[in-house]
Order: sequence, then C-alpha cells, then structure tokens
Amino acid sequence: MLLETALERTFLAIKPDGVQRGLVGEIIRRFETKGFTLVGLKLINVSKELAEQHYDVHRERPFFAGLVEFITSGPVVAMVWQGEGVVASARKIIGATNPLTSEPGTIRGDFGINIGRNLIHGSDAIETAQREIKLWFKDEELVSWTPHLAPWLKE
Ligand code: DAT
Ligand code: MG
Repeated sequence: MLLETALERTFLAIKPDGVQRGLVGEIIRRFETKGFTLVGLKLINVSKELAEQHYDVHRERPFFAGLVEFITSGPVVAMVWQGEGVVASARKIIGATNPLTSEPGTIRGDFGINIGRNLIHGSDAIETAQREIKLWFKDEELVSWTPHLAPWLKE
C-alpha cells in the first residue's frame, strides 16, 4: 500500500520566464521542502515538435501558437517529482492558471501577473502525468531512490 501510493509521479516544467527571472531554486525548494521526491531533472531548449506535442490538447485554441513560441523561447527546467498525491498537490502548490487570480502562497500567486507568463507547468491528472513523463524523459533519465528522511515525513 505504502509503496504503491508513493509511486505516483508528476511532470513539472519551469518555463522560460521562471528560468530567466532566477526563480529555479525558489520553485524547486517548494516541492522539496513539501516532502516530495525529485526523480528527474534537466535543463533543455524545447524543440517546436516537443512543444506542440506537449500542448496538443490546446492545438485549436487561439493562444496555441503563442504558447509554443513562448515555451521554445529559452531554457526550460523539466522535472519529475514523486510522492503520494503529488499530481493534485503540485497543482495546488502551483496555483490557478491565471496568476492574477492565483492565491497568494502559490507559485503563480506569489510571482506572476499574466496568464501568458505563469512560470511553471504541472500535469493536471495522473494519466496526463504518465503521458507527459514519457514525452519529456527517457526511462534511463529517471532515478528511483528512497530519501533518508522518508520515516520523518510519513508514519
Ligand atoms: P495550466 O497550465 O494551469 O494547466 P491550461 O492547461 O489550461 O493551464 O493552459 C496551458 C497554458 O496555456 C497555461 O499555463 C497558459 C496558457 N493559457 C491558458 N489559457 C490561456 C488564455 N486564455 N490566454 C492565453 N494563454 C492561456
Ligand atoms: Mg494544463
């Protein structure tokens, strides 16, 4: 039971605005201190092909072209985080899509003001996370490990 729930994983990406504004450490810290486990991490320039596949569900939306242009405009920090309930919890830590209405205390609520510059992507469901992790990471780029502080986070 413990093992099964702990295997939940989500895909997070610090977008070019987060990297350019020097918020990489601050953003990673929030998931790290919450108690989730980092199992994948890389800084990459996103290709147009990857961007279009990642945002495929938004292909017909008027903002699609701008979204692809933005995510390919500078380095992105791609990450996989693991832990019980990590998909939904990470979405809460990230905050609502439009930073103007995101709650203070969330990443978008604390650092953003515009929907087109909302700093970070997070998978919206477990199935989406599985698709996105496969899209962004090779199996061998993911590291399975047990943090020594596990007994201090969970009874
Ligand atoms: P989220 O990133 O919170 O999952 P989403 O999946 O609905 O939000 O949209 C993906 C990204 O597209 C979002 O982070 C910012 C951009 N976006 C969404 N709605 C938009 C809009 N109405 N105008 C401009 N950009 C938008
Ligand atoms: Mg989304």
